[in-house]
Parts: sequence; C-alpha cells; structure tokens
Amino acid sequence: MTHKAGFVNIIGNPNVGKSTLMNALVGEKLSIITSKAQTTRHRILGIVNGDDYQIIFSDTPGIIKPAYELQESMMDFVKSAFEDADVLIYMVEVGETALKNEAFFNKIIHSKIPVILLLNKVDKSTQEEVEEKIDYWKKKVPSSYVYVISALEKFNIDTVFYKIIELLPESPPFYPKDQLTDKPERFFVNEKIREKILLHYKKEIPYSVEVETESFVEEDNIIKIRSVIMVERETQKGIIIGHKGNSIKRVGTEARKDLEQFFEKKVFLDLYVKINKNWRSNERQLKRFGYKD
Ligand code: GDP
Ligand code: K
Ligand code: MG
Repeated sequence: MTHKAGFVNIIGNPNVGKSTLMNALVGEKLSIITSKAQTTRHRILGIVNGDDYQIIFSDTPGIIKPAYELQESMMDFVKSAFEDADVLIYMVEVGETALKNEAFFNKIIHSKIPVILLLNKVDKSTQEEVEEKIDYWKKKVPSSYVYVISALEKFNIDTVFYKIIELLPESPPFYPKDQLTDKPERFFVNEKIREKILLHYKKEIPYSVEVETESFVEEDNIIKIRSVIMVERETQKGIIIGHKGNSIKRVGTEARKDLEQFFEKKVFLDLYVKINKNWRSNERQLKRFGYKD
C-alpha cells in the first residue's frame, strides 16, 4: 500500500473563513474564530490521519500590510506557509472582488505548487453571483481547481478533502499517526481566552492583549489552569476587569466551558491581568510569546 502525506496551507484575506475551514477539515476546534480580522495570529497545524494518508493543514493569519512588529511576524508565518506547501488552498469570499495583495497572489499562482481556489460563504450568495464568480476565477487562474463551499455549513467540504488527498505526494507520514497538532495544550488555553476577549471587548483592546498560561496541572478528575491576560496600559487593565470584575468573570466562565469540551474534562480556570508595556513592539516579548524564532 502506498502512503501519501504532505503540507496543505490555507491562505487568503482576513475574515474569508480560513480558520472555519481548517476546523471543518480537521473535525476539531483547533483555530479560534471570530468576525474580527487578526483573530488568528500564529500558524497552527491541524493533522488528519488515515490508514494511507496524513494531511498536515496549516491555518495562517490573513494577508495584511504590517503596521507594527507583531503584524510583521504574522506575515512571516504566511510567507513560510507558502514556501513549504505541497498543496495551497487560496480562499476568497464569493462576494469578494478586489485582491488586497495582488503581488502576493501572483507569486502563488505562478509557483509550481497546485492551488485549490475556494469560493467560501456560498450560503450568503445568489446562484447568479456564484456562477459569475466561478467563471471569473477559472479564467484568472486556469491552472487551479475551483470549488464553491460553505465552511460554516460544511457544504462541499468532502469534495475538497478528496481533491487534497488526490494532490498529495507519495510520502511516509511526517508526524506520529495519533498526533492532532503541533501546539501544546497551553496554546489552546491561551487562544480560547483570547477568543472570548475578541468577542466581548471593543476597539483596540483585543489587539493589545496577549494571554499566557502559567500553569496547567492535570489531575484525575480536573485540569487546574492559571493564565495571565497581558495588556499594554493601566487603562486597558481596568477595562478588561470591568465593573466589580464582571467582564473578566464572563471571559473566564465562557472560556472554561469551551475548554471543558475541548479537553473532555472538568476545568478550573484562574485568570488575572498584568501590564506588559508595549509588548507588541518588543522583540524579546514577541519571542517569548512564540511569534519569533
Ligand atoms: P479567517 O479570518 O479567514 O480565519 O475567518 P474565520 O474563520 O475567523 O471566519 C470569519 C467570520 O466568517 C466568522 O464570523 C465566521 O463564522 C464567518 N464564516 C466563515 N465561513 C463562513 C461561511 O461559509 N458562511 C458564512 N455565512 N460565514 C462564514
Ligand atoms: K477572523
Ligand atoms: Mg483565522
């Protein structure tokens, strides 16, 4: 029996549904999803194993023009995802017309890597629009495989999955066959907390926050977790905590519930807030949080 394995990297503009697609393909909620751009900051691997294949998906931050150092690191993740791919998934929304980064797009379509071009959010589009857009993309990128999907409603995901397997090179597996991701458990705790912050706070607050899990202790019946929410300024600390601590309590309760589902175990989650001045522009801090090698 021949074995296939390879890296499948999902790229595209912010908010087109990359993380939703990866979770649908992997069947686990590995990537956090919100309606805000820059929800995904890291490159996150999701591994799917079959008897004769291993697909290593990577979800990436959306393509943007970097304005500060954290965003530059985020774009390095996107570029690295492009360089080591066996198959590229380029995702757009059906309704999207202009590309935010034409040069980057041209680099992709002129590379030798097979490209699957996905038109997502078909559930929000009319039949007419869909047909018109399929035509448009097939003409623009004749060498690509174009599919219309809904990552949210899991429409056409199977078709894409089988196409990926077809395009994978013959290779032994790269990771142990029971491994689901390359990230440690603490990473998913940090991300889940950050997701709740993205959902419940406005303006610049989510973007100035980083979460670090200081301890993760798994006992027989419970996982005891202590995490710190880092902000850049004193005023932001007050906003995160909220009146009588109500805001941070809500974050803690919602994150804990999701984590209990994710780990399939009871979770005790202890949250506190700390000021870490200008961490987003600080090389050492960015390394510490895993944004730089
Ligand atoms: P990313 O920034 O590209 O990773 O996009 P996300 O996966 O975080 O999704 C951004 C927003 O689009 C979220 O609110 C998703 O629920 C929504 N979304 C993703 N896929 C679909 C889809 O197929 N249909 C609809 N209607 N919304 C979607
Ligand atoms: K998003
Ligand atoms: Mg994302």
